[in-house]
Amino acid sequence: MFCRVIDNYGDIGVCWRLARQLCGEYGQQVTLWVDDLVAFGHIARVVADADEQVLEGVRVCHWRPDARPADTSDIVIEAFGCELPDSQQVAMRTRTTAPVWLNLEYLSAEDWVASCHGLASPQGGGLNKYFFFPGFAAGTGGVLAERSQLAARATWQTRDRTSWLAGLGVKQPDALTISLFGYENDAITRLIEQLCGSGELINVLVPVGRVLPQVASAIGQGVLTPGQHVQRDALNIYVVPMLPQADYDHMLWSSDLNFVRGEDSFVRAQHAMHPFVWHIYPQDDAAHETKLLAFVDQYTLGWPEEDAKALRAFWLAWNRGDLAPGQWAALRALLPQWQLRARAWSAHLDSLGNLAGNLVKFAKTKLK
Ligand code: TRH
Repeated sequence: MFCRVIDNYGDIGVCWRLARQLCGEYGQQVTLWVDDLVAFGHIARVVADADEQVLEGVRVCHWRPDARPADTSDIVIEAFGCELPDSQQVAMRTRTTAPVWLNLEYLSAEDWVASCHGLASPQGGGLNKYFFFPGFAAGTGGVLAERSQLAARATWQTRDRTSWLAGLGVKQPDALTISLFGYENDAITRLIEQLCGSGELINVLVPVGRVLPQVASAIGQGVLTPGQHVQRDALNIYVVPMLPQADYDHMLWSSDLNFVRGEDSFVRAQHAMHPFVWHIYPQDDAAHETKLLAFVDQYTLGWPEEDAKALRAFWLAWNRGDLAPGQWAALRALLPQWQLRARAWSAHLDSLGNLAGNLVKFAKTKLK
């Protein structure tokens, strides 16, 4: 598997999760080539600065500019069109039987995805590159979901939430709890104002990162650092250090509402079976809004029209960086019913099969 980190943690986040699962749950021997061990270190903690190392059974190789990978595996996954190096392509062409070359695409809920999933693009020399599209509908590759994590989620109890939050220093774990992960967003000030103005006892867990400076300025605090707790009226803000991926799931499971972003945390929030707000990765030509709305349409299918409208309005406002007065109150009112619907959505995702399993199944049909 080849992964180039474009920015942030999503590229390696998705690849690391998939690599671990293919190895741990599908018995595959996996080599992960990644060009940025520093970004990787943020989500996996133990990543040595080495050309090669084994992590949780996965052989991890540093894809330096001067590296010449030439793996002769049965399956080669090019993540997010990262372009396989020439040395690797030569190795694939000279193999006696052609390997299965998959381009793992970005996740999207748009209608065209199912019709493009699995299509082959001839690459010469008897090689085909297959487009493997994750998705939310039948006929797509589904989304990542480790069986082990789903099982752990199913047994997560209120007492687990209480002790996990207590471990972070949260003083009132029974209060409405929100996790706030996202990109820089001018709507943060409005959100904090509206949360404070609601008078409700609320915990906000803020992972260190891109939103933190705006949270700090919204509460009139110079800087915020991991481990810090600040109270404003009934609002309690806790700054959380960057957690390993598995522990980040605990944060999502322990919160009543999760603000997430990008691709991987967006999917994890859906498995967490709680309401969530998605800050989609912004694109210059506003193409992301089409993707955002495509997901909203699928996600709210069958919801009462008023509820779907309120969710759509909040998500759009959040992504445009501008919350109108009363929007928090409207979203808050949705939470109890939404909670039940979030469970049903997660069951729908399960019914599609998980991405790693679907990928193995697909590859087996192409292996000659
Ligand atoms: O970090 P992201 O914004 O990632 C990406 C990239 O920008 C990428 O280029 C883009 O293509 C893609 O989004 C759509 O958001 P994402 O995908 O949610 O990845 C964050 C990862 O960080 C995810 O695997 C969860 C992990 N994480 C932790 O492991 N611990 C933490 O404490 C937190 C907050 C996140």
